[in-house]
Amino acid sequence: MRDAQPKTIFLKDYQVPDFLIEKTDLYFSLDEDKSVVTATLSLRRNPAATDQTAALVLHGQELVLLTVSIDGQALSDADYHCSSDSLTIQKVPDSFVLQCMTEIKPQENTSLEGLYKSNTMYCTQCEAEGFRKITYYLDRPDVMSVFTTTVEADKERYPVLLSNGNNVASGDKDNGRHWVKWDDPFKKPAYLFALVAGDLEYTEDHFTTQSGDDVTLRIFVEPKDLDKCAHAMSSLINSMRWDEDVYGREYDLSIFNIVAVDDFNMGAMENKSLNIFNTSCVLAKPETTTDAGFQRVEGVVAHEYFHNWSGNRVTCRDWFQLSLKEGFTVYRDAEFSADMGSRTVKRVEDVSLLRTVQFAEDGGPMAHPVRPESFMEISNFYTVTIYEKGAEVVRMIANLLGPEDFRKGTDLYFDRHDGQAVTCEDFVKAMEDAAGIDLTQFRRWYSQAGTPRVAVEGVYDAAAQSYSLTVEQHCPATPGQEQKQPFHIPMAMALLGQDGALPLHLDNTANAGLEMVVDITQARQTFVFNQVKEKPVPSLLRGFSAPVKLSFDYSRDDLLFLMSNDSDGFIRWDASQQLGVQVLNEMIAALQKGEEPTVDPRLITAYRSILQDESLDKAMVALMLKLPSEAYMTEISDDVDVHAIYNARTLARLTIAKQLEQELWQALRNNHCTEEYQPSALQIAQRSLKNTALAYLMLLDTQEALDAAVEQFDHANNMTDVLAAFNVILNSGFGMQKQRVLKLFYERWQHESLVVNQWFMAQAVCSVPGTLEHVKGLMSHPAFDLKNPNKVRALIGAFCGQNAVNFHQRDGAGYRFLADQIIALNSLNPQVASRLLGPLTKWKKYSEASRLLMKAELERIMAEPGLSSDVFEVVSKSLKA
Ligand code: B3K
Ligand code: ZN
Repeated sequence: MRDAQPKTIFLKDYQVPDFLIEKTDLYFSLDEDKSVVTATLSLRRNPAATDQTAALVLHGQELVLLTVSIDGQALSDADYHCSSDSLTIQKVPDSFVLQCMTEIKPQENTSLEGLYKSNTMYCTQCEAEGFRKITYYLDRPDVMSVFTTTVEADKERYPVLLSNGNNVASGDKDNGRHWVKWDDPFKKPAYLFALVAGDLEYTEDHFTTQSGDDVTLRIFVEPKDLDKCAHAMSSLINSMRWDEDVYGREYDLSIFNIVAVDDFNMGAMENKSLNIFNTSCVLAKPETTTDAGFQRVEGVVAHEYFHNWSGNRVTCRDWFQLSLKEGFTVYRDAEFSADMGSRTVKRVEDVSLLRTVQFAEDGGPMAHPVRPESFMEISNFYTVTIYEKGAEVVRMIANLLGPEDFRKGTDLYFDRHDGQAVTCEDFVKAMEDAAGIDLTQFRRWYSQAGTPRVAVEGVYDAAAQSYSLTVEQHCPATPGQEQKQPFHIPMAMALLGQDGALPLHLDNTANAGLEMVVDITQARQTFVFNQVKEKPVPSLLRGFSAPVKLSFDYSRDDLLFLMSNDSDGFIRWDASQQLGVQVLNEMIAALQKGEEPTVDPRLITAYRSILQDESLDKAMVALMLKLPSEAYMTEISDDVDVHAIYNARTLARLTIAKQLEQELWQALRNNHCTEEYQPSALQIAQRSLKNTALAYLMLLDTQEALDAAVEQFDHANNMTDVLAAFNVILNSGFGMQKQRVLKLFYERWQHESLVVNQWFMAQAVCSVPGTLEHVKGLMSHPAFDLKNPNKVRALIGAFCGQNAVNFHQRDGAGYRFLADQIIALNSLNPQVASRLLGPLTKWKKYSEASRLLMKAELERIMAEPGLSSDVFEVVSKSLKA
C-alpha cells in the first residue's frame, strides 16, 4: 500500500549505485508465527559513484528491524533512520560489514512477492523488487553479489530446504529443527535470489554438458504430482542441448532445480539454479493436461532455462532494460519451440498474440516503448510489449544479420558482458560490432512506442514489364510521444505469378532470387522491380518480418490465390484472415444497417478446398478454418460494437457449418487418433483439426453432433479431447447434457487443482446469456480462492478478457463486477489486481454507451482509498490518456 501518490521514475535519471555489495550472507530462521532474517553484507563505496560521501540508503518494505550493526558495532537509534521503504545510515566507512536482523511474516504475505507461503511451503519471488520485502538491501539489478544462504526450519514440516547454488553444509539442531547452507559462486542481483522450504519430493535426471560436466536435474513437487514431471524434465534436457547447439551456451553449475508452487503471480521465475514455477507451467500428463498445456510447459521450461545466460550471466542494468533479457529470451524460446514442433504453427500463434494483445496495448493508454522511459510500478511493465514485441525486435536483428553473423553477435554479447548488468544499447552494439553493420535507425524500435502502419501500393506497367511498390509508413501518437521518426522496417517479400514466384530484379539489379528483404527506412519510398513478365500478386511481410500493420488493397481473388499458392505458410494463413476480416466486416455493416447479412460464398469455397487439400499440414488447416477472433476484430476496429462482431461471427460460423457439413464430418472422422497420446506436432495437428470440425458441427444442433461430442467427452484418453468436447457441449443448447458434463467433470477432477481451473475457465468463457450471474455464483464455489492467482485468472480473468459478449453486456454489470474484484484484490494482491484491469483500460475503443459505463467503473476504482501503486498507475493513465 502506498503512503502518497506513487513517484514516477525516469530512465534519464539513472545513476550508478553509491555502494556495491561484494558478499551477501543470509540466515533464515523460519517459524510459523514469524521468521527472522539475518543479513550480513560486505559493502564498499562504488568508485564510479559521483558522491563519495553519500549516505547508505537501503531498500526495505514491510520489515521489522530488530538489530543493525556495522563491523560488529551495534548502531543506536540516532545512527540510522527507517522509513516505509528504506533504511538510511548517514555515516559509514568506505568499506564495512553491515549486519541487519529483520522480522517478517511470510504466512501473512498475500502479495506473493518476497517470502511467502503457498499451501504449506515457503517460497520466494523477488523479481522485480521483492527482495526488499525480505531484508534491507540494495535491491537493484546493477548491484551484483555472491550469496551464501542458510535456511533453518522445523525438520518434520520442512524436510526440503533449498536456495541458489550448491548445497555446502547441513545439520540438525536439538529442537527438531535442521538447517542447510547453500553457496552460489556466481555474482547475481537480488532479484535472482530464491528460497524454498517444504515437504516436497523430486524426480531426478542428469545432463552431460558438451564439456563433459554432469548436471543433476531435479523437479520438486508435492508427492501427489510426481507423476506429472516427465514432460518438464524432457523439455529441460532438450533446452539444455538446444542452447549448446544453437548458441554454444553450456550450463554452469552441477545442479539445476525446479520447484512447482500453486500460488504464483506469473508463469515461472529464473532464479539462479533454483527456478520456481507455477504448477500450471511444469506439471503435465495426458489425462489432465491439454496439448496447449504441454506446449506451454515446454516453452516456459525452456524460457527460464535460457535465462541462465540471457538474464542471469548477463543481466539488466536497470528495469528500463527489462526487454534486454525478456525480449531476447522470448525470441530464444520461440525458436526452440519452432524447432521442437511445427515452425509455421508456432509463428502463426505468436503473431496472433502480438496482433491482438500487443497491438491493442500499443493503441491504448499503457502504450510504451520496448525500452520504457518512465514507470511508477515496474510490475506493470512485464508486458506483451516488453516480451513479445521485444522478441520481434530481436528477430528482426537476427534476420537482418543472417544466422552466422547473429551467432557472432550473440557470442560477442555474452563474452563481452559476462557477469555484468547491461543495457539494450550494449546488445545492439554487440550486434553491430560483430556484423559490421549500422543499426542507428533500427534503434528507434527500442525508443518509439506504437505499431507502425505500412501502406503499400503496387502498380504494374505491362509495357515496361516493371512492377513498383510504393510504401508509406507512419506511426500514430502514443502517450507522451506525439511525433515519431520513420522506423527501419525489414519487409520480406516475393512477387507471385500464376506459375510460382517470379525472379526479383530490384532497380534493374541482377536476379536477387525469388524472395528478398526490402529495407523500408523512409516515410515514403518506391521500389521498382524490372523484368516482371506478368502482373504479380505481391506476397508482403513474409513470415511477419516486422511487427507492423500492413495494408495492401488485395482483391478477394488475390487473397484466395495467396491462400492456396504462397510457399510461405504464414502468408497463406494471413490471407485467410484478411479474407475473413473482409467477409465479417461486410456482415457487421449489414447488421448495423438492419439488413440481412450474408456470407460471401468465396469464403465457403476457400474453406472447402482447404479442408480437401491433402498437402496441407493439418494444424494449418485448423488454423485457416478459424475466422478472425473477436479479439482481433476488436483490435482492428474503432467504435467497437462487440455484439455486432459476435453476431456476425456466429452467423458466419453457422453458415460455414451448414454448407461444409459433409467435409467437416470427414475431418472429424479421419482425424480420430487411436495411438497412445503424444504431444507431438503430428498428433496435436490431428486433434486440433478434429476439434475444430467438432466445434463447427455442434453449431448445427444435431443429435449426431451431440452424440459425437458426448462420446468424446466420455471416452477420450486425453484432456485435449475431453475439454474440447466439454466446451462445445457447454456452449450448445442441450441443457441436460450440459448439466451432466458439468457435474461429471468436476466430480472426476476435483482433486486436480489445475483441471478444476479448466473447469472454471470453460464456464467463464461460455457465450450463452446469463454467464455473468453464473460466474458470480462460482466465486462461492468451495474450489474457488481469490488468493490463488490461477483461480482468479481462470474465472474472473477469462470472463472479462475472453468472453466479450457477456463481459460487455449492455447494462454494464460485467464492468461493475470486474471493478468490484479489482477493489477486493487491490489489498490482497496488487499485481494480480492491476493485470486484471486490462479489459477496462481499453474503454475508449468501444461505442459510446459501453465507453461511458467502463469509464465510470475506472473512476470508481480511482476513488478508492489505499490504492496500490500497481492499480493506481494503470487506472490513472487509463483515465488520462
Ligand atoms: N522473469 C520472470 C518474470 C518476473 C515478473 C515479476 N513481476 C519470468 C520470466 O519472464 O521468465
Ligand atoms: Zn523471462
